[in-house]
Amino acid sequence: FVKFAWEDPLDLESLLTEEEVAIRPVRRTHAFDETAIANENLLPRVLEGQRTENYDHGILPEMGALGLLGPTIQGYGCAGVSSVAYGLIAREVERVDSGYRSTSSVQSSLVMHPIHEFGSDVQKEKYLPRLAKGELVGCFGLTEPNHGSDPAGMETTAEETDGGFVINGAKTWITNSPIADIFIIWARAKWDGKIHGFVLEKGMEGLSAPAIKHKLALRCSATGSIFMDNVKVGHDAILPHGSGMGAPFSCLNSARYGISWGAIGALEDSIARTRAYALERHQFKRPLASFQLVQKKLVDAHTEAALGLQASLQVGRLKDAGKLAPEMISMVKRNNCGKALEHSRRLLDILGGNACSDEYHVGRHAANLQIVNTYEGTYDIHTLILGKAITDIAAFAN
Ligand code: TGC
Ligand code: FAD
Repeated sequence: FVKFAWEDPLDLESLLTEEEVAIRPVRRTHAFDETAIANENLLPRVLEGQRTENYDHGILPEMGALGLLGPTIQGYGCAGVSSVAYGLIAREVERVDSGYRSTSSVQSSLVMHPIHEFGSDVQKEKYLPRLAKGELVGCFGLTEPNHGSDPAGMETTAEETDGGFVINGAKTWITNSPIADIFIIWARAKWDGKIHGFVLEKGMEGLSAPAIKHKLALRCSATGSIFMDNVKVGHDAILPHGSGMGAPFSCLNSARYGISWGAIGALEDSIARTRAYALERHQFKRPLASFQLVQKKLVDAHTEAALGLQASLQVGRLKDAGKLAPEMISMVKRNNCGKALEHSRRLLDILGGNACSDEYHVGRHAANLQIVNTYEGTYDIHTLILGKAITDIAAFAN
């Protein structure tokens, strides 16, 4: 037998390629590894970001310099690594904060991916290298005030005119919108009734993106609305190689997959922190870690984290092998986010009154995970997607 290593209980490390270990911004998975790039660069900023709700403009360029943006894309200055490597990046970043992962995964999966997948060569050359460096920030506008879980009902329209298109509508709860240079906007075309994607640029007449402030979660990432009042764009603004709901959903596949890793990163950090606290803190003349009820909370969380990572690893391998069904992603997004939320809340008990302090970090993770469990398809929507796959009956449809 080998000795059980609580930091990597099912030896995930042994299942990674050399390249995956190399790109991961930490040498070995350990929440308190001081050499971890995420811990060195992001952790010192997190309390300031949490308290002030100010987005730190240095973060995306720093991630870009490390090759962490659009990492699965080949060319355009991107790293061209595996989906598992992408998941590992999300996990390490979200160990620090779900908001930092949000900012970067929107850039990679919801902005660079659709340009790479559905854009023209000109659009790819124009935007991808600068997005990869973090010089440009992007956002993805699908959700609307009246359409969240049912984006196909969207009211945003695109009308063709002589010189291009006119876009009208509103999007809400959009990560990065207040700081974005480019906006991937999904709109229903008046000419064919289908959903099409458009690339809008900051400063266009009729386009505004006010911030949504005083959030209870994801305070380290910028969130806002997008208002489009007769925004005129040229013919070159449409993403020419994708239409229908399948186009935005393909972006969601990539982002949801990354989130399945990221949510477990936040749970792992919660485990490491509460474990350390339980060993240090004494009550009844014994460390908290010696009480069976405390151990059970740690063991339950630790087991779900380990199993969740194995499942995401398998989905990542199948994705890269071209053997992916989108429902596999729903399974790991739903389960990992749900487990991370449930167990981060239970772990908070171990901190006692200190759960109330942001300096203990776990409360911030739990608050963030409530929303991570909601965006990119709520827990219940993924239940229905899987229910449809199992029974062949769509419970969400009319
Ligand atoms: P349905 O009729 O089933 O499908 C419509 C068309 O889309 C295709 N499709 C997919 N294609 C690729 N991948 C997938 N996962 C797909 N799911 C569906 C499907 O084949 C069909 O194509 P076609 O050619 O036959 O037309 O879909 P529906 O309109 O009834 O939708 C139902 C449902 C529940 C699946 C869907 O609406 C849904 O997933 N709702 C959740 C919405 C959501 O996830 N929004 C996310 C917004 S972005 C965000 O939250 C970013 S947060 C980022 C951060 O900060 O990290
Ligand atoms: P609703 O759709 O109104 O759902 C409310 C409740 O009803 C949920 O519990 C849901 O599960 C349930 N429900 C809905 N339909 C059914 C049904 N058929 N059966 C059973 N239950 C149902 N969107 C973007 O496009 N881009 C972004 O970058 C983005 N970033 C976000 C960042 C943050 C911080 C937040 C909070 C949200 C973000 N979103 C973004 C929006 C997010 O995707 C939506 O909030 C999410 O899809 C849920 O939509 P909704 O809020 O309209 O809730």
